[in-house]
Amino acid sequence: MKIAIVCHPTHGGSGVIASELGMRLAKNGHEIHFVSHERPFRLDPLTLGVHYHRVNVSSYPLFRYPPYALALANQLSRVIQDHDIDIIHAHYAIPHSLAAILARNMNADHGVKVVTTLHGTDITLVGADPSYTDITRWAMEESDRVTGVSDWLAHETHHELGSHLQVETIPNAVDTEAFSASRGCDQLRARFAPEGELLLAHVSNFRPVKRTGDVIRIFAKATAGLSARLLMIGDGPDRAAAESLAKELGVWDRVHWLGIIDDTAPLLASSDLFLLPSENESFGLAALEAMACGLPVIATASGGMPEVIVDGETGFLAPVGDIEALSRGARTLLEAAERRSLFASTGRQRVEDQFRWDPVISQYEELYGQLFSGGS
Ligand code: GMT
Repeated sequence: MKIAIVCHPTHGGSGVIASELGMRLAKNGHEIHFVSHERPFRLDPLTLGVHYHRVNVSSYPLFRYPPYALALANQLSRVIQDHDIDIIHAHYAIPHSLAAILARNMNADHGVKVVTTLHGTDITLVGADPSYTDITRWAMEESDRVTGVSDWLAHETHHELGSHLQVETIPNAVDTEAFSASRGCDQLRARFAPEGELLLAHVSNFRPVKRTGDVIRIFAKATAGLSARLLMIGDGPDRAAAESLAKELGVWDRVHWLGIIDDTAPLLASSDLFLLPSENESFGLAALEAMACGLPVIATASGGMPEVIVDGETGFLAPVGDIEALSRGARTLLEAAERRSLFASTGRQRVEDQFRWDPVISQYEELYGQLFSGGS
């Protein structure tokens, strides 16, 4: 099939999933066209069968807010015409799904279908914002198929937008070769844990939903009196506040602020424990990648995370903001190397059993097929 994929190109789970999906579909013989304002960071441009079309957003003095959605729809329309596209797969509702629907309707004679995959904040933050609720609901109604990355997100979509919407769960997956304990390296440990310290890690975009301050609080509490360091991977609006907090709590000299890193696997695989105390995660791809690298995860029992992390087996889950319980879970694992490695191997096994790409690709291919066999 000829599939156009629309996604956020910047660091974030939805762009990662869209890129991995597209490259794997191309390997299965599909012709894949990525359409975005930048090449997605996880997309290998040399993958055979993958094409990238840049969206140009012209800026005019009259446009206080340059209309990206319209430029995207225009570019999608061109790609439909030039490459005879069968399906537009939009990752993230607004504006991607909407632009896809517009492009489909502009080319009604082509019979293009629109699949929307919801990733979380497109419903919980954007869709829940009254400025976008009605148009998000309409985009879901107008999509030919809608998928969500967890059962929780499907349920939440019904709650926010209406139970009439059909949302099929297709979970996220991880590249189990790229994310594996074998990517760990002595040089990284020597650099970040020179005295053989325990190494904790956190990866996010440091937005309020990630509760970056709680990462620092948990680290400070859980490692009091222990020899441990923390890798803060990523960047975003809450970084400055988290840095101040680290100073206030006296852990500043034990935290490495690494900024945005494309390939996080070597750092994860060189660490001992992963922290993700988010307000909400529809899925928690960062936690899944950490589990694949052999890290137990300390996370909040929020959103779809309980579908990924098994409390007491692959990590510990606790209520949002419960620093005491989250720190207790972390401390338990930091102090017990054997239990930590049991959690690590159980986590890795769970990833291999439940979150490999092959079955997920088959689910998407089946869904695409249904669109052209009267099953939509
Ligand atoms: O978490 C973010 O801020 C990024 C966001 C995105 O759209 O890239 O992540 C969402 O999609 C990921 C991939 O499906 C999920 O693993 C994340 O849990 C989800 N984030 C939230 O729900 C906050």
